[in-house]
Amino acid sequence: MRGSALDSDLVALREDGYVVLQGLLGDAELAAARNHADDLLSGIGWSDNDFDGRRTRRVYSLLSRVGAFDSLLLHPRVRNLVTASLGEVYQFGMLFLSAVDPGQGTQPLHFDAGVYPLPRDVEAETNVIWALDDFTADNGATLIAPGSHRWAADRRPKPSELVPAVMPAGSALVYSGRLWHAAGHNTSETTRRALICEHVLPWLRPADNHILGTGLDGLRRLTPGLRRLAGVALASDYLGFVAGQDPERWLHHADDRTHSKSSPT
Ligand SMILES: O=C(O)CCC(=O)C(=O)O
Repeated sequence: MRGSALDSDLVALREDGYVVLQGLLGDAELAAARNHADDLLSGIGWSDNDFDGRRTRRVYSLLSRVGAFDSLLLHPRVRNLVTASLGEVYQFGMLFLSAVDPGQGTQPLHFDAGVYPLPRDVEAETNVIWALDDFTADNGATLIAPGSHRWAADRRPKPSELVPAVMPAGSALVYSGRLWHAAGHNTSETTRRALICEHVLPWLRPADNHILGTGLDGLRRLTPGLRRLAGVALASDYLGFVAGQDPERWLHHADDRTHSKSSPT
């Protein structure tokens, strides 16, 4: 990718709190992602709470069932932008598929990093909503409050400050974890599917516990890139080791596990 595209993506993300990267997926990639979404959603009922949405179907803890989402989760343009925003080392936060069905009302407004008791000016998360269907003003496109990542802690968006993130299927909305937003009201007759992928600083507890959700064998089966993002990576020399060892080594060399070191090297 040309440096200038990354620069302008990053400027938009920092200035507006979001950027829409249009048409990142080719037809075949999008079709495979949609098929995988349908497989995952098969037999899934509506959520049982107002935040997730009582006319919304969600599948969480996706890492053991990444399937055709692999290339979305590691898409170079998105990864370069998230890296420019958060730094070289980060991990997945929440990772879920969301199918907003007809009749679903607007989700409660929130900003994703609100789960952390951090000052508002810390960019703790940079997140992505992949549109698996066209996002339109009437099918529940994410409502965002541009610039709200810079707002003081006590300011809330007024309805007039919200705009729908309209984008064609195969696009990605990359946004600050400080940006106020919500899934929109789906007044259409079709479902709006999205893959939602949070990225958080490596020293924070991720919202989704990927280690438990994926299991040791599942972690071993992941590609190295996804395993790092699952949190199997040292955040720094002294942060994230297991039995005094690099978790990658611990995971793959069972014989070494009993030989704990007194400090990681
Ligand atoms: O589905 C969407 O458009 C946004 C969902 C969301 O922000 C959330 O559940 O945290």
